[in-house]
Amino acid sequence: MQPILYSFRRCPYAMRARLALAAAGLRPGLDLQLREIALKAKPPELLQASPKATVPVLVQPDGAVIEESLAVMHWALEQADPLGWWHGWSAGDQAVMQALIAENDGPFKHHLDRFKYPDRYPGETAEPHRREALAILRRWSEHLAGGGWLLGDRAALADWALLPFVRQFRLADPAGFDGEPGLAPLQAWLARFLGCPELAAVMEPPWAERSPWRSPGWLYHLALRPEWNAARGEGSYRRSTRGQSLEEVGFIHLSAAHQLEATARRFYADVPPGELLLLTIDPQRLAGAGLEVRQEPAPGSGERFPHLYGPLPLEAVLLAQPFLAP
Ligand SMILES: N[C@@H](CCC(=O)N[C@@H](CS)C(=O)NCC(=O)O)C(=O)O
Repeated sequence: MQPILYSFRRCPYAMRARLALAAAGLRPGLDLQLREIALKAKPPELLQASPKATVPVLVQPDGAVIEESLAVMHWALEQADPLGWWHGWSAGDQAVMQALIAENDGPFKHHLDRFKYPDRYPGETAEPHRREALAILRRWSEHLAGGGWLLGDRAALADWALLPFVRQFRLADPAGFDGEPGLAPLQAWLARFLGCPELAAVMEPPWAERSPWRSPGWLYHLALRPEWNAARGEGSYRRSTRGQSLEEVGFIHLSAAHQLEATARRFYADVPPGELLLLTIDPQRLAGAGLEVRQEPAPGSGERFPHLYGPLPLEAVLLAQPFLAP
C-alpha cells in the first residue's frame, strides 16, 4: 500500500506539495500513487477521504488523511529533507518562514484571487488588489535582496511554498509583472523558479497527468465528438457503440475504469486524436434518473461490462474530455 496524493496540475497548493514530495525523493508509482483530479468532477474516493475536498490531499496507508498543502510539505520533509528545506534552520528562521507562508496564504492569496478573477467577486475591481498584492511582493523582494532567497543564500521551505503563488500573480499579467519597477530581486527569484528542473518535473507525468485519474466508482463511455455534440443539442445521448444506436442495440455500452483501454484499442484505434471523447458518468445520477445499469457478459471478451438501459442523460455526464491513450 502506498500513500495516495490527490492533486491538480495547475493548483498552486498542489504544486507546492508535489515540489516537497519530489524534494524528499518520493516517486509516483513507486513510493506514492498520484491521482490527478478535475476540480469540477472530484472522485468519490477523494470526497470520502476529505469532505472539504480541496487539493492536495494525502491519504496514508493507515487511512490517516492530510488535507492541507503545508502539512503535506512538512510530512514529505519528515520522510527526508536532503536539501535542508526545513531542517537545519534555526527556530527563528523557521518562525520567519511560517510568517511568510501565513502572509502568502492569507492576504496575498486574497488579493491575488481578486486581481486574477475579478468576475468571480461581484463589486470588486482588479486594480486595488493588484496594488495590495504588489505591496506584499515588494516586502518579499527586500528579503530576497541579500542572498537571492527568502532566508538568505539557499532555498528553503518558504521559497517553494510561495513561488507557485507568485507564478500565478505573474500569469495574470506577465508583461505588467516583468515591467514593474523596483522589483528586480523578486523578478529574478521567480525567473529562476520558472526555469528550474524541479518545477518542470512536477508539471509533467508522472507528477501531473493530462487526464484525470479514473475512479472505479464511476462509469465511462467512449464517444465520437460529433455524436456527443449532437447529443448536447438534443438533450440526451443515444449512441450504443460505434456505428450503432441505442434503439438498434437496446442498451448503451459502458466500461468500468479498468476496461477502457481495451475498449479503445478494440473499437476506436483509428479515430484521430481529439475526435474521441471520454465521458465520465456518475452511476448515482443514472440511478437518480431511474435508469438501470446491468453487468452483462460481452460475447467474445469473457468479461462482464456495464450496460445502460435507456438514453444517457446529459446531467449524469460529469466530464467529456478528449480520450488520451496512455
Ligand atoms: N488551504 C488549502 C487550500 C487548497 C485549495 O484551495 N485548493 C484549491 C485548488 S487550487 C481547491 O481544491 N479548490 C476546491 C475547488 O475548486 O473545488 C491547502 O493549503 O491545501
